Amino acid sequence: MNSLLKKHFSFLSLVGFSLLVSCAGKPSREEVSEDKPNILVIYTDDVGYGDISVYGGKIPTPNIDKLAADGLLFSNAYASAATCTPSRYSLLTGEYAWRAKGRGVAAGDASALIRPGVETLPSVVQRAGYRTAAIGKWHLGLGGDEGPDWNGELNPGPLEIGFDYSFIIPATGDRVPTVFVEDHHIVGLDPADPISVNYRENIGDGPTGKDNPELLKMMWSHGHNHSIVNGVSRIGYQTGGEAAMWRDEDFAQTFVDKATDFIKAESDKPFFMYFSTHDIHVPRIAHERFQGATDFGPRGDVIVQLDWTVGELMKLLQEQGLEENTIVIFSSDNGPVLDDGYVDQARELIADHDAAGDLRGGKYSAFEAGTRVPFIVKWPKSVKAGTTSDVLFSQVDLLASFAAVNNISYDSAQAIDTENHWEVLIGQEGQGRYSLVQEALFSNLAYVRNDGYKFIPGNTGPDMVPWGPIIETGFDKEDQLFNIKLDPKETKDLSTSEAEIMAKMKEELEEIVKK
Ligand code: NG6
Ligand code: CA
Repeated sequence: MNSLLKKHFSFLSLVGFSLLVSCAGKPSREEVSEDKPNILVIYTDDVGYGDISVYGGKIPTPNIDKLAADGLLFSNAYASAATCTPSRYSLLTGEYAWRAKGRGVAAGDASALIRPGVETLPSVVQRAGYRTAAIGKWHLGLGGDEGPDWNGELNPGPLEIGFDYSFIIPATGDRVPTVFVEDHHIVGLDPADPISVNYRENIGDGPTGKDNPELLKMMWSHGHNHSIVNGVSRIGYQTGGEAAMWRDEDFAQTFVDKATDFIKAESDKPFFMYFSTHDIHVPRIAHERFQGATDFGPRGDVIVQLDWTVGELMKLLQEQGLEENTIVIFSSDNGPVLDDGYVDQARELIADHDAAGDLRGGKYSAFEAGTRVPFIVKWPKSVKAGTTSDVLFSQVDLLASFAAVNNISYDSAQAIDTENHWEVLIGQEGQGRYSLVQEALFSNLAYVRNDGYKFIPGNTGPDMVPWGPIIETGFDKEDQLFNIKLDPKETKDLSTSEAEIMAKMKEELEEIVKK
């Protein structure tokens, strides 16, 4: 939608009009009413099924637990993938990421993976009259085929795919460039000191984690030994752009501040916010006031910081009188990992905290802990407090669900995997999905059905993640079948004893892949 049309549209929504708009070739009928709920998606990073105390975690997360006490807690909700980029891709587009190549963990200098014109969740709600923002981690690439123009305009990016405003970490905290990007530009970049980024070779004469470990406040364990910024070495090399460098300690506060500004700006119009925390991804550098907050080391500290973030956002909604009619969704992009490349004692200090919540595997894995994640929905106006759901739910379904409730059509030829499960999302009767596909490392798939059967097709991948993290991938040369209702830990392979079921599931998965 062009900005003029957007302004016009916002004005009309303010005065509560109904109107007919056609945008980007996608006609849609708008019913803009004044009581549309706000939508706040808090999308965390690498938070495992067992990391939140209401899911059994040992690190106190009172603010997140309160979301569950005030709302609905899911036990069978899934990210689409066991890594970040594909999960985010499918949440935002309603299409499983594995349908095309090149949607695995994106490099820090990747070009935009979601191009203008592609159907997205933010563009659906934007057409429904919402003002939309992306705040926090992006990791879906920026710029056209030639890649990001760091010193110029970073376009296409979030603004071209349905967000009115964005304030983002372009990729991850552990990848260069270590700068924030607001809308189309790096924040605070001095034109006299342009930034250069290189993922192939060292540039400039700055220190690296490999050659100058004495400069590090957190040592790397695998990878992550290139350019040093703020005492932390990263993946990739960069030089210049000094004035724009972030301080990892300030991520959480900065994102809360940006969310506050956006929400307060026009609090009489409904908002959709994709609030994507850096916590608890590596490097785990909490703000000074949270350092040492737990006995679990930096990983525990950033969980406490994440909980603080949630508390701040809830306070904001309350102060603005928006609590009652805001749908808050709390979830994670993939499962947990302890050592993911820095020496932060995550493994040594884990004690009796089970980040995977008694599931098998973790981040990167085809086993359950890779993609089954915390998922909480709070909406005081309509979701009953203190309820739970064990219905199968996938993040890929947010697009169709929010389209349906807003009575907005969407491009279902493109967003082919999303399904409307609005009733399930708000805890009403509903069967939910028949099945879903999980994407693990190297684009290997697994297939889960609502009767509890799970099929992992045979593949040639390694049985352990082949670099630092000590995590089972769930891969085997032979096909595997589990019943995760009876055997959530995936210990009993039923591929021989229940061969017929597996054969049927194989066919079903093939159908979905062919779709
Ligand atoms: C891996 C990184 C890991 C993390 C991951 C992406 C190494 C050795 N490991 O390649 O630290 O950045 O990519 O995580 O470089 S994700 O949550 O964004 O998918
Ligand atoms: Ca992640």
